[in-house]
Amino acid sequence: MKDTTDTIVAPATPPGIGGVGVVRISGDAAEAIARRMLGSLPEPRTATYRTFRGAGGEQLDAGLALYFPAPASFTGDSVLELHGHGGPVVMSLLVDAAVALGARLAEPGEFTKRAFLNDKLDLAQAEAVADLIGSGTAQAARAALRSLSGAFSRSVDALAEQLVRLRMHVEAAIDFPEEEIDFLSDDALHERLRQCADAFDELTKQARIGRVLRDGFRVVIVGKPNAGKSSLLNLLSGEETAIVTEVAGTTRDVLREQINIDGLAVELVDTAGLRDNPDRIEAEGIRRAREALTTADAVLWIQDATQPRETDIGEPVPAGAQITVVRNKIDLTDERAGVAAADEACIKLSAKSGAGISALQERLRQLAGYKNLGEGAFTARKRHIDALNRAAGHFSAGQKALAESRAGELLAEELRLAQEALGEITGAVSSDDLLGRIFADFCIGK
Ligand SMILES: Nc1nc2c(ncn2[C@@H]2O[C@H](COP(=O)(O)OP(=O)(O)O)[C@@H](O)[C@H]2O)c(=O)[nH]1
Ligand SMILES: [Mg+2]
Repeated sequence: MKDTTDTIVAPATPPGIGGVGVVRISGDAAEAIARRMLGSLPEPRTATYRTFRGAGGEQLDAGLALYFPAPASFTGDSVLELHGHGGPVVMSLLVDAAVALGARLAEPGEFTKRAFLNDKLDLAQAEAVADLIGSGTAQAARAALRSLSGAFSRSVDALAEQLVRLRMHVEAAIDFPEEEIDFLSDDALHERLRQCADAFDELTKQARIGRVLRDGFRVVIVGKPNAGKSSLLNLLSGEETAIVTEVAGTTRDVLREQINIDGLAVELVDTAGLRDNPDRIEAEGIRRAREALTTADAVLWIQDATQPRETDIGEPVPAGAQITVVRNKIDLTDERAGVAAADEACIKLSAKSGAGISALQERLRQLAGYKNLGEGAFTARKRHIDALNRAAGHFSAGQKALAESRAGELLAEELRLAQEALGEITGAVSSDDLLGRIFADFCIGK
């Protein structure tokens, strides 16, 4: 399907001034536009020095021209690149000339969208183009490049393929009702189900790490007023970002600080203490604290170690965000700093003296999956994780249907739905609405 017959144009380099600026033209008219603007068609894929001319033959600029005949181009269309002098006026003269010769201005992300529509990239790869360009750390860039080269998509496709084989097995069983029971209880089927379940777990784990690489890891600090939340933020970030006083209710807003743990971007979020009967400003702070909590990847629940241990955080915490209890102010209690005996999710420290802080840093590293951040890491987005979770949900529902009622038909249907959810990741299943949302986030020229 090539539904990209019209021709689009946009600068591919960022607006502003640079030594070189590139205008990219993609579509069926690229060839004719090249002949008019350059006098003749350059040799395909060969940098050729040419004068760039406007629709009336007037000279606009001179530079390198590159022509990629369809389908061997980034977008899959015929593409012309004009490498001119990098100034906004020159760029707009070149764009205007292309428009006068039949192109139209490209929408945000439209070049990459064409690459997707023309089967040059799948959807996860197209998203990786934006993630690579937007990456905030060298690790994130490497991971995005791996997604772009298809590492994530291949894992998703392999899992989808496993589901297909499983479905074929189950559907064959349904087609032979007299043998259905045997089919559905045979060891091969159970072995395949187990393998699929493992593959779901593994991919979900990797995708979570991939999401953290792309978006950073958000750690939200909550607890009662005066527990030492702001002191801890300051200690971890090495900055006096938050005001610390002995007055309960000092922090009334949400404070954010970026720290970098071994190349992983961690965002620390300090919040107003959660308590009853606050004044109006503090109440707004508490509302914001609750809101911040809904976006947490991990929660640090700070408690004053001179007070009895609290057992109920009293707030909804997102699924998958682990809670670490931090017993602070051990300089006042003479407890030993570090991981509490028999409870790795409880760390004793003093935000005042710094004792025990390395145990907390190690815990954060662990929670963020840093240990698993091997060479194979790829980037992923929340959209991918949502689809993966939905697919895993259908898969478990199917397993349950089989275990509880030997319902082969239900299992087959859930497997189909799981496969469909996986297909949304790579775009094997997609809607205009989904594509619109994804590519609207890109810049013009990408
Ligand atoms: N002795 C001691 N005092 C602390 C410690 N951490 C914080 N404090 C004190 O506890 C009070 C409240 O601290 P703050 O960080 O503002 O708590 P928040 O309300 O939870 O943000 C301040 O007077 C801090 O100096 C600690 O580890 N030891
Ligand atoms: Mg505070």
